[in-house]
Amino acid sequence: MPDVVEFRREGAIAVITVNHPPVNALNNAMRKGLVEALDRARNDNDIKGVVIAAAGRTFIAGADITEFNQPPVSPTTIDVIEAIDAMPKPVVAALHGTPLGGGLEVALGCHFRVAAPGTRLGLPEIKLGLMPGAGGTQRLPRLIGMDKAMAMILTGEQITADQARDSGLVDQIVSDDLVSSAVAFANRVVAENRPLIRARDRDDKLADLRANPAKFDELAAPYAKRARGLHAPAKALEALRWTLDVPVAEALIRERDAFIELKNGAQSKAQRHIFFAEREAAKVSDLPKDVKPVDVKRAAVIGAGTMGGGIAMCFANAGIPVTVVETGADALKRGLDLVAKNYQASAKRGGMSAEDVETRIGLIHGTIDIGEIADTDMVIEAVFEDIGVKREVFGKLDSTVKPGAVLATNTSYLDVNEIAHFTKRPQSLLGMHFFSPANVMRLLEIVRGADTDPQALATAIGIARKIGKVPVVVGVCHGFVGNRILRVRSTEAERLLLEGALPQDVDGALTAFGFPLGPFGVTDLAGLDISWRMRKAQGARAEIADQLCEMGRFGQKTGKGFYLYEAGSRTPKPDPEVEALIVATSQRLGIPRRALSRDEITERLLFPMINEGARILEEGIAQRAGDIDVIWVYGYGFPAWRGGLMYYADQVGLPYIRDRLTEFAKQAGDPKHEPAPLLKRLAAEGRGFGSLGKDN
Ligand code: 3H9
Repeated sequence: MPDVVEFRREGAIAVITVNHPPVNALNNAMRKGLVEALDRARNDNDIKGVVIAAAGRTFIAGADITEFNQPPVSPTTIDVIEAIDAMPKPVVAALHGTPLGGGLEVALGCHFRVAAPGTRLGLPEIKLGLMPGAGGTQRLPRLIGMDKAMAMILTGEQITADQARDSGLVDQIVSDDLVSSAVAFANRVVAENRPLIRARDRDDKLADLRANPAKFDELAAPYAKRARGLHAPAKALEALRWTLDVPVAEALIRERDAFIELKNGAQSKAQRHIFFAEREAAKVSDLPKDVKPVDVKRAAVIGAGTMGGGIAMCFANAGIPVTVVETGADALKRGLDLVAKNYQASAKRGGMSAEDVETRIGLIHGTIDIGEIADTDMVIEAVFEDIGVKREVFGKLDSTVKPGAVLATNTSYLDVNEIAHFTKRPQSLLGMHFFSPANVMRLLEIVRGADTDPQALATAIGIARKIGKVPVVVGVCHGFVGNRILRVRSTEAERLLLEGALPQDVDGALTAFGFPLGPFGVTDLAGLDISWRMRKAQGARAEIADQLCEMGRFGQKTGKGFYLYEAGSRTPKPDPEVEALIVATSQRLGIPRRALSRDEITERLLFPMINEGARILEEGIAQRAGDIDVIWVYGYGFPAWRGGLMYYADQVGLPYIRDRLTEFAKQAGDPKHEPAPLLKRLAAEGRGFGSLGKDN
């Protein structure tokens, strides 16, 4: 038997323990070991019951995703569950950590489930463009009812051990030693001669729905609506429906086929790429393994504006006390009131208990005395984007905060290396670029300065994960990775307006591509005045946007921007006044207007962004193509099912992108569009960005 599965006896109970760190992903060897161990338990007459448990930090956290690009190898997860099904003795799953996906499906195949407190259970396949493929869609609704099962499968979110017990997914929560308690549970079942009812054979929780199948469509409607262009949710809903009218044996076969179809499809491959890219992005090749991050027991945020307040919430949400520093009592009060309002809104939506709100607000302390943060372990500056203001803030921090503390700037554009030298400890300084709203958006660009030392970098990465962010380490340049590429898109979007498109054409192309909003919709939401102010500071101009600003059209907040908004509505309406302004501007600049197809618009927007991504890679600002993918998926709404900007480029094919960019450069007379040397080289070599390793 392979080492990943251990078999031992505790009296009349066989304890089968899987052991495959770090997360006990269910791989070929483990499945083989489990089937062998289950056969052994079945054939041994002295064994009266079985416990399946896991060593290490979690019960099986799902099928091993690294095996998904290879052909399936027997025995499959379904074979493991069939071995349990065939067992005439009670099988008890002992759950801890995060039993997820195929792991939870193995547990669903068992007759009973006990869990340690703190266990979190889920079927997250949907997040990988998949659906459960080993019985989850058939067994879970039978155990906990359709509405709860649908929520778990369609959102992929985890539930707590208490929720699992209350819904019938878990039979008992045990606070003593998990495996001993599971063995005791199995012994009790044997002694009481309890019937062994398999989840697949239960029907009571579906009886109402069977009598009224129209209710199923009602339950499914909101999920179907949200699925926009995704294959997995539709398939998962179809499979859930089979519980009502297809015999379970047949439904299990269909489920397996649907899973394989999704697994082999482009959407899931792209989402799996993002899963691994996300984990890679936090790794820095030259960071010494033995570096010890600072233990952040207390944090501080400078500035109680929207950004500062949001950042403070991130720390409080993770249970870390945080001090917010402002210059005046009024601004401080406004900021803290907004934080409290945000928390109360969460509580109202049902996302948080009143007690949670109180605890979190209690962790945020406000002050106008910077001296109060002398003893803090990490400070994040979130003040006005002005180098003079930053100089003043960091000068004060340098003379106040204890040595060794990590000093971070939340600047979006300014030079982190310059800011580092406003202090006498540039090695402790780096950028932590949060995205707005900071308490919601998961992306965090960690900007490594020329002098940033390994300890500061490791601390920022560690704390980012602790506060639930997706950290990506990037280098210093104007706009770092995300905003530098965004700027290219904004310039292109404006050019398209001048050449013949209207805002709704440009936005329509990108929403059809899968973005939740197009560039002009985003600008209207964020406010046109923000980038206007920045352009003015840099002496730059955007023909259309600047004129709109001069007319006081700042976006949704003024009811007018690139679009028109009716009072109280966020729905953009094309505005004839804007169209007239665009047409007149084209005329004034002597640019002939022509019809642009949706495909042309999409390519004109995305290919220059890919080109900029290639330059960013060449300059070493991003460590790998996958990092750019993660940044655009988590920070800018690039559809995850397309795998991110550079992954998408590889799917299109670099020779085609190179040729189109060459044409764009010719048409626009703009050498910026000339394909970047890296893009040209990879295209000539028949390679993609994903093939780039450490040395090439
Ligand atoms: C499935 O089960 C299909 C079935 O329905 C049908 C079967 C027929 N496979 O995230 P972390 C690696 S689909 C392979 O940093 P955490 C991960 O890459 C699957 N590797 O830790 C990382 O590697 P490295 C359904 C995996 O504590 C390391 O483990 N299950 C897998 O922050 C540590 O991961 C899921 O979708 C895997 N399944 O979070 C669960 N999972 O160190 C996916 C992790 O080299 N996993 N790795 O970078 C998770 O959500 C989180 O990893 C988990 C731990 C919550 C478990």
